Amino acid sequence: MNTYTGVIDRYKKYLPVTSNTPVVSLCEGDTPLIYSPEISKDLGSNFKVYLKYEGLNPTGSFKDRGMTVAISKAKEERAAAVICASTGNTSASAAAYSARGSLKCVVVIPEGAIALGKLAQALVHKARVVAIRGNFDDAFTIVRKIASDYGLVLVNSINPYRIEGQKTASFEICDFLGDAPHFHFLPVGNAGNITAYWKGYKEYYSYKKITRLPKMCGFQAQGAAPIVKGKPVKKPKTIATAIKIGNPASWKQALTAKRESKGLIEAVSDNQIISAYKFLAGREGVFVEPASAASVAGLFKLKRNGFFDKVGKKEVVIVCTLTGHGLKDPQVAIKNIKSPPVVEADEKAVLKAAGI
Ligand code: AN7
Repeated sequence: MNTYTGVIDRYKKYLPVTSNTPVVSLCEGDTPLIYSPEISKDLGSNFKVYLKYEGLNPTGSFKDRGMTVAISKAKEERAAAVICASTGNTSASAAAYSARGSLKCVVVIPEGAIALGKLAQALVHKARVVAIRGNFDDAFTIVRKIASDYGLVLVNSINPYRIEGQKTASFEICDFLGDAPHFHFLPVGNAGNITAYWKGYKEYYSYKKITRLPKMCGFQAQGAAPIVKGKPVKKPKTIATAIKIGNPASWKQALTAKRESKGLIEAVSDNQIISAYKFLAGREGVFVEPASAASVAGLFKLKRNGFFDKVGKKEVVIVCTLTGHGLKDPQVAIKNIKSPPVVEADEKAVLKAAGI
């Protein structure tokens, strides 16, 4: 029998929980680390590229790892309600875990700017969803204020329990590979995840579970790249709505991860994101949401720019985090892929249209 019951149970000795913590879990984590033959081949015979497919978490994104800890702790502290601002995935996860833990959940989102699947999730899990005429950064400012004025528990990633939970993704990768990868690629929005991964790697290193630390390589969307530009972006723009963030909360921590790991934070264009998105779905069979493809778009960009040219023949292990499932955002998928032909209900017509 499979007795896996989620990241708190598996990694509790590394997490801020006690026997008094009422664990609210949906069996998140334990996501596959999928070897990518196509990307590995593209980089060269000494490269091994793996995809950490976080879209397979219970609500379809990596947020569940942090939310199980944040909601369990909120319940332990007898919170009246939790609140978050979101580009979509945080709200989906907060709503689901709140339903599971019988907590009230308030969600503030930018109107018309979150993917359809995510909106459906927040609503169906019965969060109190409010859309504002403004962007994510405006929503975030409001929920911070409400949380501090009215004593609601904020479950955005400035909540340290979120970071604690999310660091378990690094643990899983190291447990699977037997050591840390040489490079870790991931998208950057509010910058909580890069902060969490780096914390996880450093902790495993300090416990001597791994012999090296990866270089952290974060990627923002070009129209929403405040960390790359060195200043907030007032009107962020990108097709990757999940990372459409102009003033990331964990900006400083992201720069620390970059500096300490000797990594980088760069931007990728929407075209590069969509091209990686199609590559992953069409060549590797892995469907992700656009923001998630920023990690692989970044890897392709660095490769093209000769970043790996000086590596020589030694083995290089790379992990790309794919943060959310493709089904989250069906509208972007449909818009960017050719519609199927429509023919008469006739065998010959179907064969002809299918090119058989
Ligand atoms: C698929 O849901 O910020 O750098 O409010 O949904 O830790 O913010 C989502 C972020 C990457 C960026 N990929 O992670 C939210 C939210 C996906 C995401 C990110 C998000 P962070």
